[in-house]
Amino acid sequence: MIQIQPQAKRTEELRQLLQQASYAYYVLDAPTMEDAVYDQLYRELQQLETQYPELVTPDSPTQRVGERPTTHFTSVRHNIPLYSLENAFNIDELQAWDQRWRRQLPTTDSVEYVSELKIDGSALALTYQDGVLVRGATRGDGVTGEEITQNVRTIRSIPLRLNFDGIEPIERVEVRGEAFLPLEVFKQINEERQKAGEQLFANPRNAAAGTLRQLDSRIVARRRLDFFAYTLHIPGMDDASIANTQWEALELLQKMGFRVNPNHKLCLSLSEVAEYYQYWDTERLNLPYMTDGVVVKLNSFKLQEQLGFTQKFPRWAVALKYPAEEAPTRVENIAVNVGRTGALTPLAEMRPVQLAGTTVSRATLHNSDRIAQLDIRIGDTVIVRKAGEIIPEVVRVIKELRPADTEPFVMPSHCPVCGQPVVRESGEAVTRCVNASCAAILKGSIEHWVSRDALDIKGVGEKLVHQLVDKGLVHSVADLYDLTEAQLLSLERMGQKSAQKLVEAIAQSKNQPWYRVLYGLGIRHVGSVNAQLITEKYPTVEKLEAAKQSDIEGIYGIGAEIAQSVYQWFHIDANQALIERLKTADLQLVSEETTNVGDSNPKFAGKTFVITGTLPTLKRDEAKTLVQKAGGKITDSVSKKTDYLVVGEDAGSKLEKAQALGISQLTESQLLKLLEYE
Ligand code: 0OX
Repeated sequence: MIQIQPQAKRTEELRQLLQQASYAYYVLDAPTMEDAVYDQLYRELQQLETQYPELVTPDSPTQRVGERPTTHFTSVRHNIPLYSLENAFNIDELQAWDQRWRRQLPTTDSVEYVSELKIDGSALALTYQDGVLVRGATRGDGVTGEEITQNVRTIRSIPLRLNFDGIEPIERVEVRGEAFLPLEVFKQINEERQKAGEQLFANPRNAAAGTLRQLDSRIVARRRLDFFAYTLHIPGMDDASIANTQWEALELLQKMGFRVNPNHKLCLSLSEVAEYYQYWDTERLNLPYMTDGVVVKLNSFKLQEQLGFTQKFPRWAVALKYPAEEAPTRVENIAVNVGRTGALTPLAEMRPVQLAGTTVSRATLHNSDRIAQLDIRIGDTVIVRKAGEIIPEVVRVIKELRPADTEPFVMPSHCPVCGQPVVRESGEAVTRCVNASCAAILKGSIEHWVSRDALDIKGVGEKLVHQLVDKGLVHSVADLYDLTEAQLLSLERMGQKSAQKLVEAIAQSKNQPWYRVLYGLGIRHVGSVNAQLITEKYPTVEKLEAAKQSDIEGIYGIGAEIAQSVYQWFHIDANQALIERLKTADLQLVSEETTNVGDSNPKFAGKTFVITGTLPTLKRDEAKTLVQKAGGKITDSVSKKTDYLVVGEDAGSKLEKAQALGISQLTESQLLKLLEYE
């Protein structure tokens, strides 16, 4: 107890240092601390908090890593509803909005407007009690949302504690803004989903909303969501008591530590607003996030109050939207692709058109249901749409322009690649080729196996994979490991040096960790993140093979569908045979490194661990392997040199000794958390 005082002071000091550094990095985009220093301080804080759990506060930077999943979110009622915005699609409609509110307040002549970029994300309401983030909620239907505080905590640009320096502290405040996924992250997520055979997010908004509703906040933490704040309210009080205008509110939000979109402008007339809207029409395509318009707000809170709200919208604001770019073009062909999961995907091949700054000539038609819904035929004139970075889509067919001799499109009854009959299971939208030796499936599987996040075999690209399969040199990913230089040399345009390099690169991939191998197998729904979660629980392939479906489902973040897919995969004879061949080829089917991505875990390097008692899920040996693979040492007895005691049930004298020596204790779940990289 006597020791706690200085520790409490140090934890607070560390929290502040880390918070300032994080603010400089994520909000100001101007780092002030080197990564290594940040990591060092973070580790010190983490150790103190492990040793003195009573010192953990909800605003500690350590609380951003995400927690074990919940089974559901609870509904919360918003104190003040989150209104949506009325839309205007052009300057005429903007003027109509302006005239409407002016009719209600006829005496007003010159007013100020604030034009803000409209971020295409997902609205959040954040509640701060005494400056500390206590609740994060989705918009929901505007009246009732979902409580997603744990997920919100993982967003680095959302302060866990407000900065009240030079401001009158506010006891309870609600801040609203838009959570969004930077386009680069959106692309990355979709690439990963594609590789895992999962349905793609149509746009960054859906991806952000989907991420926020993830039940496993550790996955949210990896997704790098960001947040722009745009309003603040003090429930039960007049907002003018903290700021008189929207402009001041934005300044205040910034002072309190939020990221406010720098692209907002005080406009003194509607023509200035129109100019702003026109400027961003093209300029927004250079931003690293999606915007779909400009939000125009009356600056004065007094005016806002006088105007109030309709049933749905504030009368004092309007969303001046950019139309998604659309253009007509002609469908020249409907091709059918076969992916590595065997799914047949119809693809419209169209006469190229310019849309949102790029040339569009192909658009996926997803599946037969979508084709039937559109009634799209070869020869049709269609409207294609593409907004910003969104995947182009066919919006509708202009039936009036349909040539006389067209036929409805029918999905082929046989695989266009191998000629075997295809299957469409009842209740499924997807038609699949189920021939395990179909060349398209094989080629896709090998391309996936060699891809960056899987075995990362440099030099083996799409073209080479096609050559290898077409020449009959490779019939499964395991065959890659039997390839000889002589065989490679028999391929077109292959030189001695390249062949040698390829054989080396393939051999090198045998050192890739188990989770990459598991991901590389291309099991449906097993993306890179899921593969890591699964191999954390099952550090060897034998353990995974022996697992029951319910055990796999018991892994945090792994749902029934994923568990079923994994279980079924390992119970197919051909897959068992593949695993055997991979074992013979000497691939890593045992966790070699840590449970996570990358190299040895710096939190473990050189640290000494003692395990005592029975752990809830891990066997002693498993825990030992995990610690050792992460670079930690395991010893049998507690001494001054012990850094951590991992404590299970029925721990005995080792625990007492560790307590006497003031050694940090870890539960199994804390150990697993420590094993994760953020
Ligand atoms: C945005 C955005 C959305 C305040 C009252 C009604 C709408 N997506 O960027 N909403 C608002 O304002 C609220 N501002 C924005 N910038």
